[in-house]
Amino acid sequence: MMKAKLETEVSKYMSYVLRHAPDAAGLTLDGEGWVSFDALEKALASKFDVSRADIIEIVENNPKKRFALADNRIRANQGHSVDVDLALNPVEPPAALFHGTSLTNWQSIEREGLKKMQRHHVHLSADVDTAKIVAMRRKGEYIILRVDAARMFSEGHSFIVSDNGVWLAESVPVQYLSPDAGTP
Ligand code: HQG
Repeated sequence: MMKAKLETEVSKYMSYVLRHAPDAAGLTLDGEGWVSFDALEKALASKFDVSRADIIEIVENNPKKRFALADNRIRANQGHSVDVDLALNPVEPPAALFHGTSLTNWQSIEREGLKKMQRHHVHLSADVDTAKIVAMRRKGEYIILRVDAARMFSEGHSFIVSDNGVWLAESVPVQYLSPDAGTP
């Protein structure tokens, strides 16, 4: 068993490499974000005291299932800033989705809608509690926005859902947004 501190440190580095900076670890992702598990193992073992079994444990224990393993390859399930196409099929979303953010951001979101910023998509949660956790990463007061996903979908916007249950959209125009009644 690895120490929890090492596990967190390696997991964060894996997110960094698989989402944002494969070059930093001498890795190249394929078009769908996959890299050979052997290559990742080698890169991690040169930087941390971890075995192959430890890395698999990190993938399995990850509270948000941030990584997918398949056919001796690994990728991040979402959150990329590097150019990848996850090749997920658009699906019909639930009637409502949620987005947690800081009250400060709301001032411009209210004017221009939700934009994807540094990521490839706007990230939305299926429930308010998850959106709160996302919001609480930000300093200061937060706000939970309700997205009228049913209307957005019926008016031609597409949604995809990542393998770890994060809902992704190109943008959320302001007419589909409203502060959720449950916001403190
Ligand atoms: C905000 C974490 C001003 C948006 C989390 C957010 C999530 C605007 C920030 C995942 C705006 C972008 C994603 C506008 C959007 N004006 N601010 N027009 N449009 N924003 O981190 O949704 O740990 O890229 O509200 O748990 O906070 O990485 O997105 O505050 O699931 O796996 O711009 O990241 O997961 O921030 O978080 P982010 P997010 P991981």
